[in-house]
Amino acid sequence: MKSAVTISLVSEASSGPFVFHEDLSLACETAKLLGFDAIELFAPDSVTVPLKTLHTLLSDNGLKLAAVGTGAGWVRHKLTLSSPDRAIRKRALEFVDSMQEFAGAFQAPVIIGSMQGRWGDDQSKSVTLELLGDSLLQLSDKANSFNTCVLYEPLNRYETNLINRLDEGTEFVKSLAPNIKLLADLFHMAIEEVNLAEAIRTAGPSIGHVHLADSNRRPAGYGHTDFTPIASALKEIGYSGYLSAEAFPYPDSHAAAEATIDCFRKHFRL
Ligand code: LER
Ligand code: MN
Repeated sequence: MKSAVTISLVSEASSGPFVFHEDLSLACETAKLLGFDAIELFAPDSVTVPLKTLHTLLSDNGLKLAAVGTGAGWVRHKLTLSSPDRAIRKRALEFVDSMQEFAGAFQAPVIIGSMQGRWGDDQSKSVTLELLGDSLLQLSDKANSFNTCVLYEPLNRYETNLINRLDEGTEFVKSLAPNIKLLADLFHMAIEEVNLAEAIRTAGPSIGHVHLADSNRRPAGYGHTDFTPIASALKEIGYSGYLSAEAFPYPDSHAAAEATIDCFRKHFRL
């Protein structure tokens, strides 16, 4: 398994669960210093960070790009991939498509979290899931051309009413395409799953990425999640992807990153 740490460059998410905020260069230096394998970027769009700049920062610090979050499409532009409005869905697809071009240059996948939307008003759950599935399928074609996948993230009930647990998520992604994988976020799982390790075992090879946080979304070690059975389950299913710290910068960014890498070395490094 490999370690990663999140960096948000989206001002609307300045109080969000990201270990580093705003200073990409400092975040990369700290990630290298602490021994992370990669960074995960929550970027406002596909142009704010020029490809060349990111390429230099990554190679100077010996880091990979683990994944790129697309939530800015929702927090900044109120776009979702399952909107009843065809024009909004089209813009949402265009937004994620541009993020895929950006991420694809580093062979990294994009994450579909808040861009999935929710059902309600005049649109049923089944129609909403169908529209989301169609959008994900379109994105998966592009991901194939970059030899990567699309990461679909079940979120807790306060963030979506579509899919909250890994078992429902597994059924959904399996019905779509082999390169649409699940993002297992340990914070959302702490709210929604009965047993985190069992949920991981059941999802098995459908898991393509993991967000590492404690029960309260503080960095690993600052809550009550037991990482031992979680690590055993990931080893059992042969998971070799990233554990990416998506947690609040508590007590500060540096200490949060340090706590994460300590937890990673203790439990997850194979
Ligand atoms: C949001 O709660 C989250 O977990 C993000 O990874 C979604 O993009
Ligand atoms: Mn997450």
